[in-house]
Amino acid sequence: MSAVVISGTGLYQPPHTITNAELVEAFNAYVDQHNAQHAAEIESGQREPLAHSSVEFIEKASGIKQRYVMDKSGVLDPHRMYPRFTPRADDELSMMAEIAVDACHKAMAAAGKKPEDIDAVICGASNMQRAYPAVAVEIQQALGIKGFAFDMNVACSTATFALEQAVNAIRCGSAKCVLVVNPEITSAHQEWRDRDCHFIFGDVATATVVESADTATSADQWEVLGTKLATQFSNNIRNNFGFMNRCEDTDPNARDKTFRQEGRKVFKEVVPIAAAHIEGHLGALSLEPTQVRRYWLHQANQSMNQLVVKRLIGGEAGPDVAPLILDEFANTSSAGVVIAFHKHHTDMKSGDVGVLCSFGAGYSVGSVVIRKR
Ligand code: CO8
Repeated sequence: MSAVVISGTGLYQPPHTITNAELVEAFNAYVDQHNAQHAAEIESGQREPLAHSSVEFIEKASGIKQRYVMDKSGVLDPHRMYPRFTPRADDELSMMAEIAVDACHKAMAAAGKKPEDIDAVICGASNMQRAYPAVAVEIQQALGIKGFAFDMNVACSTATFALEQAVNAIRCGSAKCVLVVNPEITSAHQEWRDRDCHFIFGDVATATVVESADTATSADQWEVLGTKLATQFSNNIRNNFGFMNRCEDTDPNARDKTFRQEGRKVFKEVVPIAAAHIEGHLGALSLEPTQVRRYWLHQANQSMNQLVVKRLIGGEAGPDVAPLILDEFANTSSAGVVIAFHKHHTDMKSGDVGVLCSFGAGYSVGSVVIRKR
């Protein structure tokens, strides 16, 4: 059986950035306005006042310094606190497909692929713009690709789960070359009014070309040595938005219809799961964690990544071993591992082994072990 390789990646970066200082200023203005509006209830003890956020907390707790977003003005408007998007007609390219297509063009150029070389598109994200038709099929048409396309969602682990589907499709012969694309418009399902999580997410799109080594012509090829996926149910990261909301006669704007989490619990529970998962996967491939040149980990929290690597290699690891991109991009859900790889791999040498590993809602964890050809 021919080897399967990753032969190119692409990155779409939204036009606007929001720094922590800008974010906190808008959030604190919202809090002041909210507390003034409910002053009587707060005074009588019927309601708790909202508390200010702070740049220092955000940077210390997460490592995030800024995020990219599709719309800035709506998010920073204390009377709104979520993006403002212009609706598009059904015959216009949807926003999610548009940013995906941009990332795909870049990945295809990096891999030296034309639309006719690709026979499958997998679009994975932690939320889809609509129920159907699949966004993947819209992307497929916009790129002029034949074959098949489908959407999938495993929250932050969608990219690694999609990469396994791509690798298996190629190994089984149902495709020769697969485009995996992860357009994440997290700003639309982030709760910008909740101090515990208002700083966490950013928007982005990534794309990855996966193909049989037989057809690969790129100068930058990474053989997939193995993929491993695991899930374990948890309510600690949850969003109840869904197509049955209206039938339940619940408020579509209620707090549970956007992202929420028990961040501390997630941190504590997911670190050991991710470290054990990677160790087990490497062991099955007869590799020791110390033989891995680079870990491109899920980009949710700086300390979380440091702890995962510490458990694996038994000591501190700097950005050369586990690069961080969350300071610039924040948590971009499934796209984070691909951005980390995209930005931090050109210095690696033939034979170097690296691990992409995502972890997040579900819980879900996925690892892809690759070796530079
Ligand atoms: N400013 C100032 N103080 C604050 C703030 C703030 N913004 N927020 C909380 N505090 C206070 C708290 O009130 C608390 O005060 P006290 O001690 O008096 O109670 C104190 O700071 C500490 O709060 P926490 O315990 O919550 O702080 P942590 O140190 O745990 O840090 C983090 C919070 C950063 C959220 C951290 O727990 C974390 O990163 N956890 C891991 C999260 C994670 O990995 N989640 C994965 C989610 S992503 C995913 O799976 C994809 C989902 C789909 C994408 C959705 C897109 C929208």
